[in-house]
Amino acid sequence: MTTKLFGKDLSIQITFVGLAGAGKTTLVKRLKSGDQPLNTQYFPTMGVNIETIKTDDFELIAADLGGQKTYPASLWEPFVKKSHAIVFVFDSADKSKVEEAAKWLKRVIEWTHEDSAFLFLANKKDLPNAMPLNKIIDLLELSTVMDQRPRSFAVHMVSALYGDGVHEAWEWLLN
Ligand code: G3D
Ligand code: MG
Repeated sequence: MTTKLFGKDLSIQITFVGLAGAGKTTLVKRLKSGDQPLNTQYFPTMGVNIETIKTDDFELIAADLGGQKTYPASLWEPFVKKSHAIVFVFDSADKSKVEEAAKWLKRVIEWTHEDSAFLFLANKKDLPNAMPLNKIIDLLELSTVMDQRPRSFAVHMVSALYGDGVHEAWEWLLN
């Protein structure tokens, strides 16, 4: 899938963000199609964990937010701004990180271009201590965003590890 800009084919850039451990790497690995040759790069630049995976159609970027106290939030802004779609991955089973995730989510939503798709994934739904989706929506105040961006914002509960819900979420994003 490509978009044309001045007659040039550009691949679709999708950026996965979320706190470390939320499940971004697991998800990106699950999404890349089986036999397609992949050009995977890992560049822990200046201590920042960013992975990129290029396929013929997509450039997938996964970046860990938070954790690096010395780096300003604005470091991530350019990644988010130029993406065609943003996927925010949240660990549904980690209650201790709800506040930090909520703080980053607000920032990322602010940075996201209004024409870009925004997918919130409540990951790890397979875990017995995963919070129910309605509780997550409440805690992260997602209803407000859903009201503001009814067409370009979606919330899905998934298991990146086992694949539950991933296909449906991905289909939404590609449409
Ligand atoms: P990150 O890239 O966002 O930092 P990872 O997160 O993809 O590296 O995942 C962090 C840990 O969470 C990994 O466990 C991974 O297997 C696990 N994980 C990711 N998605 C799911 C899920 O849907 N369900 C469950 N149960 N676990 C998940 P390890 O043990 O390798 O650190
Ligand atoms: Mg990772």
